[in-house]
Amino acid sequence: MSYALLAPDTVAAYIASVPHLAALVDPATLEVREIGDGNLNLVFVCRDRSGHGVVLKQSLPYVRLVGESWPLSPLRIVAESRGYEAATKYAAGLVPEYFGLDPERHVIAMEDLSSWTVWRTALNEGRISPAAAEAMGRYVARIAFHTSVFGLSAEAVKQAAALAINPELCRITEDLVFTEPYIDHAQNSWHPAIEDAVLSLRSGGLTDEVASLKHCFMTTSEALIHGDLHTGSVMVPRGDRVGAKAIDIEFAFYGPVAFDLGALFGNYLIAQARAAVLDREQGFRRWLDGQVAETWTAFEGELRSLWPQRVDRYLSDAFLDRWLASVWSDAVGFGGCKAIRRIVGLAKVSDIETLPEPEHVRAARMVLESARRWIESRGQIATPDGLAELTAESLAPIRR
Ligand code: SR1
Ligand code: MG
Repeated sequence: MSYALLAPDTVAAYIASVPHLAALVDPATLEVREIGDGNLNLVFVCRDRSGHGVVLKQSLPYVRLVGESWPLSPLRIVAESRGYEAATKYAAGLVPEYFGLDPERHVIAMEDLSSWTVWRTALNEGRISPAAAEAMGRYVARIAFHTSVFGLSAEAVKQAAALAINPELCRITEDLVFTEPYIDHAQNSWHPAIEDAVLSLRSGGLTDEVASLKHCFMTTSEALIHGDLHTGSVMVPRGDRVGAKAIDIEFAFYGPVAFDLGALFGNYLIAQARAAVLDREQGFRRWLDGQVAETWTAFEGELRSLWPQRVDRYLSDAFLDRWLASVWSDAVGFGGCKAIRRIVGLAKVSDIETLPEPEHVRAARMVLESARRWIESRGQIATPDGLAELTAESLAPIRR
């Protein structure tokens, strides 16, 4: 599978050769910057002299974070294009405008959001992003409804699920999120001062709980999910605008809806730990403490408002209540796993990695403690308020 990788000095010629892209920006006056700071891909921001822009994303044939020693099929860009197509149809405005896939060069094109910020960056800086958590709750709900048996026929769902298989990327999640943090593995690493907290994750029955969550991830095939919806996969506006847009959908497949919510929850927790050890101002901390509730309330509200449109009328209102309750508890468990992997496993996060050493250690301990309790208590904590209380307890010893 050989194909030419793009570089800043070849992008203009590439755009000139693709008519629908050349209609968006003027290739003759293009300025191109490679801004990929993720773990997998090349990302080019392209702006012409009159201010028009487009972003190109090209999948590399290997894991960028590790290098060519870890080959990875560039066909993941097809999964990403499927995610953008679904979101464009069912969650318009909650992803960047999507301009299509080049399956030969493994490139997708989308709206230039360079006046926006990666949400993780904004959180790291202590900036409030109004209605971002709400937007992501609605995003998850709308895609969940419209790609599952709630919004489609049973036959259509099976066909869509078959088309959306993404085993190589699912394997990364199975290994990095659910397995490696709980065993001795060369890809793990942590600060020596938290060794006791890391090793304690591997005793006392937590690994059995994680195994249940891993099994849920591997066998639940209910809707097209984003698959990697952490705060680095969300863009937030600057200035007076509000809301958020999801990006980086290459992990998309038919999986458990709770996994996307859990990814958000777990990364809110990491941001809370950072804010606590940096002693950020109260307004920001209080807002951060409410992000799980904001996402969940938006998710539940959107699902309930779409419910009267469900295709299968035998799915009752009582069933919806039960389904939401099980999505909630799974999301809390997944959130714990997603937080732990960022402290112990491969692919760390800047929230923690950019902290000075004493704060790094305190925040990492807080995340591990809270995440463990999330996983263990997920069946007993029925509401976002209950979860917020549990989180506050884990945070309290390091709050001044
Ligand atoms: C080997 S890829 C590491 C991580 O990057 C992506 O953002 C996913 O979270 C994946 O687990
Ligand atoms: Mg990503």
